[in-house]
Amino acid sequence: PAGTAHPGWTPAGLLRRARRVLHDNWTGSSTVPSRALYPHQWSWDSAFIAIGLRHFAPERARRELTTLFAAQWADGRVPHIVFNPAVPLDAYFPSPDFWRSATDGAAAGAPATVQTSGLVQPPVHALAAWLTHLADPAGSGRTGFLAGLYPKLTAWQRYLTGPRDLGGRGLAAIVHPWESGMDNSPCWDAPLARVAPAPPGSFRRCDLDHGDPGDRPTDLDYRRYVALARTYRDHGYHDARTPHSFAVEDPGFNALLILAEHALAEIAQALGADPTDHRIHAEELTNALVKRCWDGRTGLFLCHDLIAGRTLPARSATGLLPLVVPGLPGHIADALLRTMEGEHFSLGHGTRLVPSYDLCGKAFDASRYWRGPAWFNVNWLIERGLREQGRPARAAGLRSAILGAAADSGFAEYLDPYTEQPHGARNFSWTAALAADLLE
Ligand code: 9WN
Repeated sequence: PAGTAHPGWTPAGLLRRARRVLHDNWTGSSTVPSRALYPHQWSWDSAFIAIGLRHFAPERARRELTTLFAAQWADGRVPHIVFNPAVPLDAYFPSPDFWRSATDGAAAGAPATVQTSGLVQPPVHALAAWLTHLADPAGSGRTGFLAGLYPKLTAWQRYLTGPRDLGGRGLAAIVHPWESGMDNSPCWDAPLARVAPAPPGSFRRCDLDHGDPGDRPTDLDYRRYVALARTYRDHGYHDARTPHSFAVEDPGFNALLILAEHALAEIAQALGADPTDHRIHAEELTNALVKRCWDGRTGLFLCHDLIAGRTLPARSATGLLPLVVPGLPGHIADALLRTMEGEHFSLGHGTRLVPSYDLCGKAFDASRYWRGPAWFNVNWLIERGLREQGRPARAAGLRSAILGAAADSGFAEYLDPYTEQPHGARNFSWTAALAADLLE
């Protein structure tokens, strides 16, 4: 049960192990999520990694974020992958020769000297930058960290609230499942079914060199991921010109966008700038999220398919993430807590960690990636959300479950939500970083 002491680890020992993982995954300018499976820099991973690193290596935390933002596109987007040129092309698919960002993304402002993907991931960065600053204000001030990052973070937010408001509904849309960070979530099954899959054999899945096929997305998923990414690339990664067959408003993505806007208000204030615009954006986004995605019947925020013009009924942990939003209406926070502890997520009853997807859902699979397993970043965000909504006792129980599971699993990428059996990579960076954060 949540709150049980774990005799197998001590805080000092766990922190030492987490530091070792992050040390081993450090490349000199950023941290890989996992040496074998993900040998480049990933956008939201880097934000979570900086949040952990700041406690014991604040310089590396700052470098993690400045390296990522050095690859920002002129239109404001922060790419979901920044490729390491020293890594062979066949180490990860899709590789830079697939994305061709420097040429095909040139009109959208992709950098010429670093290879990136043209997609994005959830915007955890302003929060990470603010927390990194707070951990070492002197070092941050000396290096001009916040002042350097603030205009870039603002441009990133304005890309998402501008060109990415594809529905004109006041929320950011994602145009590819990879952009949600929850790649094969059952939420995407219906919108993806519209996408004509790329021919089999037109690419090679390097992920299966390292991952168990039963834990990863299917080949058919990959054929659709490839088709969508090619279409976006072939339209110069231009949001308005691409004929999107996938465009979805994801509540978790938008909740993080709101949290980032609040963090930007803090950053602006610390720099002596006017925070008002950020506060207004945060409020408008919160109102839009509640109006567009809150579903009182299920007690959960639901995704909205902009192409079909309908709400997607799948219950995913992304719909619980708005718990992190400051000032969420009280009745909504209460309902989210009931949902989290009810039969669909069973927190504190059947599970000690929040699963990624509905335990009662038809598509539930305890080992396949984002179709059921519990993930550490999601649980870290929910722990934060519980504190935000004034539930410190519940947050403490979840914190202790996260730490125990991180210790017992060898910092696994994800876990079977019932048995907590580890799946995916071990020594996974954000698992180590977020455990280190919770230990401080
Ligand atoms: C595609 C790096 C990333 C995470 C995502 C996770 C997974 C990539 C993949 O790994 O996605 O971006 O190859 O499966 O779904 O959340 O950022 O850790």
